[in-house]
Amino acid sequence: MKSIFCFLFFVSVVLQAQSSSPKPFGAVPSKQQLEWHKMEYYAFIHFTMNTFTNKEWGEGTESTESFYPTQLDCRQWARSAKEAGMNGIIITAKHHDGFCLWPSKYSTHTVRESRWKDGKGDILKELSTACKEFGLKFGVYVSPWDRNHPTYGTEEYNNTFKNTLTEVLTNYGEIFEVWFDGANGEGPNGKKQVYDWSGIFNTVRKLQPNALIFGPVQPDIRWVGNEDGYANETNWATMDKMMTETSAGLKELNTGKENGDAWIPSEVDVSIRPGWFYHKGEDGKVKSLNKLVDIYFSSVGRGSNLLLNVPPDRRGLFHEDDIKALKELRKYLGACFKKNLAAGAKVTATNTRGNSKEFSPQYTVDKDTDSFWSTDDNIKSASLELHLNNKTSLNCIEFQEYIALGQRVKSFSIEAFSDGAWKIISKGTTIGYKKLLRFPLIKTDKIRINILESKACPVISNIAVYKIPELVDATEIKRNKNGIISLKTGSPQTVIHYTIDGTTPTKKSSLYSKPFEMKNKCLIKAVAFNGDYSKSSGIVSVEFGPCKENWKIISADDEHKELKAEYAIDDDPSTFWHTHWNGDYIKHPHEIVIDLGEEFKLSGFTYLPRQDGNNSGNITVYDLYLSKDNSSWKKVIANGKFGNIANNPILQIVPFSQPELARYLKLITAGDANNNGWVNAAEIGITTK
Ligand code: FUL
Repeated sequence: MKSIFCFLFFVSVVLQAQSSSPKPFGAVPSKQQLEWHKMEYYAFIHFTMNTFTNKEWGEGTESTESFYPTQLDCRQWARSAKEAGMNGIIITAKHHDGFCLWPSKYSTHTVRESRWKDGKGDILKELSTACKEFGLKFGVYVSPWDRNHPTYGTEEYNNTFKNTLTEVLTNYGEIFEVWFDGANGEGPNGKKQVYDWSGIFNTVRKLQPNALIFGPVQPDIRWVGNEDGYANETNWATMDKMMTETSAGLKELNTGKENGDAWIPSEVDVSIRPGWFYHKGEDGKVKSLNKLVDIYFSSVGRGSNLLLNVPPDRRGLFHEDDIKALKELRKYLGACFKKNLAAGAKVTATNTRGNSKEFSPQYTVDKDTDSFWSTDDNIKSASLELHLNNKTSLNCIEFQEYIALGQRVKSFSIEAFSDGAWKIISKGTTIGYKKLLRFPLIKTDKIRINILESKACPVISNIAVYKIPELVDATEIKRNKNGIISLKTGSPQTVIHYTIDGTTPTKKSSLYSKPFEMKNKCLIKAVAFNGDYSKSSGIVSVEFGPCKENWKIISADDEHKELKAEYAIDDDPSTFWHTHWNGDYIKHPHEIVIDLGEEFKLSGFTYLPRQDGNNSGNITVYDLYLSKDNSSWKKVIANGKFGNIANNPILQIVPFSQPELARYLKLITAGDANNNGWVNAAEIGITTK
């Protein structure tokens, strides 16, 4: 009798234990981080002196007279962000050039010293008010690196910076995120700053206890390791608490650290245009819908938040093309997630925690993301089966882990029952806050989700299934060294129409059938349609300078035998010239001399660094010379600089102050992205009027 009683007591203890909620596993998010995850998508605004001087990195010496937006309207920014489905705005209150968008008491390089509103304006005030009006959260980017402030590089600057921050964090209401940029170069006196990070963090914590800090040292939110818009498919929200961007490295920033001891999720920052600041020359280069959708699925769809930059132009307005792109994206995403085909599905599981209703698999398809399905503690792989109401076509699945209890899942697969058999339709690694998966359309009424490996019992709060509209592939426009243009898309079913006169291509424009010749400077615009013309891709446009058919390399020092200088003038961005980087390699200056084959009236030159994802050898400092005869040379640009070329290796277009007649071009380098001494070039080109 006694032993039966003991046994029953034991069983009831076990059952009780198993039907209590799973214990948190590993690092878990703070309350503020949980709220932040829910924001998913918000705007970055890069606006400062650079907008007016056509730079990416200002030097801090620009005249405040240059800053003069003629129609600045923060309500237009906020309205556009709201209509785009965004949940907040982070603005560059101060970029590396030190120019303050508010009249800071601690600087003489601010809107107060500009002509805008006779020096009486305050952009932070206008924008924070507009954000309130449109129901958006407000955040600030405040660059620690300051190329203007006279105290930069001395201990005193740490106080200056904290004072500056105090102004920004006290006068503009609630701030959700404070963005400290990792870029740290020299200031006006040639010195780099040693930052008092703990003092800086204390200032933020004291003044805005709910704000999260993005930054290079022990942050609340980490950089994702690139400025291209992509989190890794494997994305842990955990990192080591003591991390810095340098100690972690780009790969770990991108994937997170599986067993990291702190919750430090990634944020994907990317610009809607090639540069972070507005440049008129990039008006035709707003990212296509296809690209923006890819970015969304690779950021929000991989458990990161998406911070999409929209740079106001010189009027002080979001450009019409950017607004159009934002609206198209919003419309597309709206159509994607309008109807959850798993709503009302019946869900079964191979194991349910304590067999309790409290953790029923049914909770994965209710609307509440705070209820979840989980398994017994010792069960680390399990399957869920969704029985849909009808046989239906679908091509996208969304999952969420209940991250308040930590991130657990390491790998999963998805099967659909179709034509009498189970077929694997997708697989992946981590889930985290959210995972979105796209796959080819399949008709089914049964889906099985297999959690293959989990670090602790899985805790899944949400599963949704969608049929998302298919997108027509955008066109890739290429020209080879002989001036032959070719257009293609990833799918043979599409048809491409194009223009060469700058007009918008429609289905009435020339139909592309085979490569064609365009040796001179030209602008090609293309649009692709699906077979029955019911859908079209976004418009893609590419501008080419004169073709490089007759160009020759006269000389290039320390040329690598495989990565030849010839690759810098082959009009193929995927190949590149590189000087030696091992053995007795030579350091700067490196010199490359190019014969353009004939004399041109040049309005500028272009440099494209290597495009293979590695930034080693990207040129940062150079002199440029021109010549008519390859013997007497004119220095056209002295000590030229390419800003932000390590993290954002886009085409650099450098205009000359006046047109120059020349046949020979000589580039002499003096610096590279990582101070290694070697250099690369995917392409060197020219611009003509
Ligand atoms: C980088 C900066 O150097 C760029 O100019 C830009 O602000 C980007 C968001 O971060 O580190």
